[in-house]
Amino acid sequence: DAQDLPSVALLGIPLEYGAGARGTLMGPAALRTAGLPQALAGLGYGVTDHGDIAAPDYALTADLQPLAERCRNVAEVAAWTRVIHDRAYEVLQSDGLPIFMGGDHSLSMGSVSAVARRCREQDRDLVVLWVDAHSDFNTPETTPSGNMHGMSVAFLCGDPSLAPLLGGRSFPPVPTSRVHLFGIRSIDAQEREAIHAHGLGCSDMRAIDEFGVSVLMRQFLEGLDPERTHLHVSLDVDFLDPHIAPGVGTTVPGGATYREAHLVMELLHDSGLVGSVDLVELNPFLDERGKSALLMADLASSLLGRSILLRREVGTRRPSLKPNGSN
Ligand code: 6HN
Ligand code: MN
Ligand code: MN
Ligand code: MN
Repeated sequence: DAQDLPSVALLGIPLEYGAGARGTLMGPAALRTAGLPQALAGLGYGVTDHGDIAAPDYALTADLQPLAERCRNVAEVAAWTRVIHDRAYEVLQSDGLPIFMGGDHSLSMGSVSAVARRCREQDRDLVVLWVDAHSDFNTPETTPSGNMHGMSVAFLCGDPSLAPLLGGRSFPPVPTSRVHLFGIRSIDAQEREAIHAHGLGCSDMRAIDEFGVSVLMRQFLEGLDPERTHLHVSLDVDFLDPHIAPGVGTTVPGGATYREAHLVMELLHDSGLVGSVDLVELNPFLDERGKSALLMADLASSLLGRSILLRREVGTRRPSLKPNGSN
């Protein structure tokens, strides 16, 4: 029922300093050109586009100095993280379901930290679903590249070496037991050890090949408390196979198919638990005739109710997510 739908708040975050390749700063514009605001309005949501965050001034201050050697563009990323956190927190207080349109994946340090802060105030349990080819669990010590988009999950789980990025703002770190990585197929050696040591949930591509996205997604969702959970979905373009989504700087072969990706979004929608979303790493400079932008916009539509491009539902009965079939 359209009248029961929450409003959606779009926030553009034209950030590229966390990535190895330039161009993700054009991501928010491409998502708009692909029709994301109109698609969501077409589903019946009230949509407010809060525009793009303006590039902040930055400086390599003393608190960031220890990070400078191992983290590329740390002054820029820190300045962005702070302004993203502040804007995201404002939007979370005033508007409905936020969609953070990136921008490289380092933006999640700002967006998800604000969501965590808001969840604490509202006494909700934040659960983060990281849909990505990569686990983004490097730290300044372990990073092989220095690219800060590979460190976002470690930051959000409270890695102390990355804490100076927020410049004194505080948020409750996300417990590693409440982070689930999905679609993973490229992990650095030390990152793998850290993921095991910290006990993050992980549905990697090996598991997806064996069991399928549906079984794994249902298992994940069944573990969540429907009364308390705020589910944040952080969707990295490189989750998708490079054939269907070439517009990203960190393509990894063997990604999700068109149908798998839509099914993941549909199952998430059916859960009713999604409270906020990142759409990240879209690089229009590397895209082919907008196909990755169109797919990301359409996956966001699936996540919020129905694909615009793909008319999947023809009235088939779907099995219930709940064991007693009550939904
Ligand atoms: N992303 N693990 C690699 C690194 O440089 O740390 C790749 C990170 C990719 C980050 O795709 O958001
Ligand atoms: Mn990522
Ligand atoms: Mn990635
Ligand atoms: Mn393929």
